[in-house]
Amino acid sequence: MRAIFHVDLDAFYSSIEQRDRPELRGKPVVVGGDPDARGVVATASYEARRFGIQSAMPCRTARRLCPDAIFVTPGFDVYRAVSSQLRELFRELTEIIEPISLDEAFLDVSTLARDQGEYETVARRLKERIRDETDLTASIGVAANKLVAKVASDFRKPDGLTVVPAGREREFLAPLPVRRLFGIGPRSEERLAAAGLHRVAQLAAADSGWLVSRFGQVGLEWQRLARGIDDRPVEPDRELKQISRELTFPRDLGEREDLLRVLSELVRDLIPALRDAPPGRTLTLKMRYADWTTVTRRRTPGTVVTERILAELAPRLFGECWNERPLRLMGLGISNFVTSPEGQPALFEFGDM
Ligand code: TTP
Ligand code: MG
Repeated sequence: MRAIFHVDLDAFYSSIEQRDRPELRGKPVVVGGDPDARGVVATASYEARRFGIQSAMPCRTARRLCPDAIFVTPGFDVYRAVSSQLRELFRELTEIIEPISLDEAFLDVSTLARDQGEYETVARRLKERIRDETDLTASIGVAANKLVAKVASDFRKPDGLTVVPAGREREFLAPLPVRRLFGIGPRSEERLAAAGLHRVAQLAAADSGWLVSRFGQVGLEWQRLARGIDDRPVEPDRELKQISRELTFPRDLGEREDLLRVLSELVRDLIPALRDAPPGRTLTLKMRYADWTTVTRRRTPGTVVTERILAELAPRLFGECWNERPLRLMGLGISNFVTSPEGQPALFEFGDM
């Protein structure tokens, strides 16, 4: 069973502007182009949305809807910096991150929890981490697939958290209009409406033969979405940043012997991947304590990490930084790959695991 988070920050650009310029807080703020020069709205604060202002609308229209709106030009450098901060926070949880835009990403967190109920806690924690580190609010949807996670993150915006338990996908989507299905655009929506299908429930229950005769094979794809079925994987950025293995224990482990045993299993699991990847120079040990505090410790031994170095260095790093409290997870990763044929190390730095 997969577990996917869809994380989406609330009114991203305008929340950052309101954060950084206190005089804008509580006010209708429109981030975008110049209302006198055919600019369009990138986003609007929730105060401005109450007047009907939306993304992609001409700024001139926005000003007509709300003459008191304050127009702000976007500061992309800050938005990008926040986006990388978010990425680091996501990486505290998983390496399987598919960014959709600066403020939106899918995370595959399938290996993270011991039972389904725990994912809600993990998501709540991530929201807190985001608030603490960036002073911004995020909405998170949690589900067994991307489609449902995406709809769920939008369900109680802003500052929302919606968990759709496995098996309840179809029921959750049923009352929504078909355009809310990620994969059904405005044109498809029109075609469905012309056939009398407005709500997801209608599409889910339609006769499949009739759907094919009316729309062709795509009708069946739409119906799968309407039934909450979606196998698309979370696809991380292509660039290989790290090879890693990690393990969440069935129960917390506090004995050194047990932890060293787990560590040697991780080493053993990592070796085949090590053979397939380019040589890496940095070894990272990750430990998550029972209270979810997460510690990473990395070492760059001055030569590439060979199997032998891996086997020696992993327990040494562990000995140096474990504080004897019980752990719930341990992970090992190799990064900082030597990429050029001359054996020059890569020029970029790698973040946390
Ligand atoms: P969204 O996540 O779609 O919007 P949002 O974060 O402003 O609001 P919310 O998620 O709470 O509904 O887009 C993220 C940012 O991308 C947004 O702040 C501005 C930018 N953007 C545009 O520049 N043009 C657009 O048409 C859209 C939709 C977004
Ligand atoms: Mg957003």
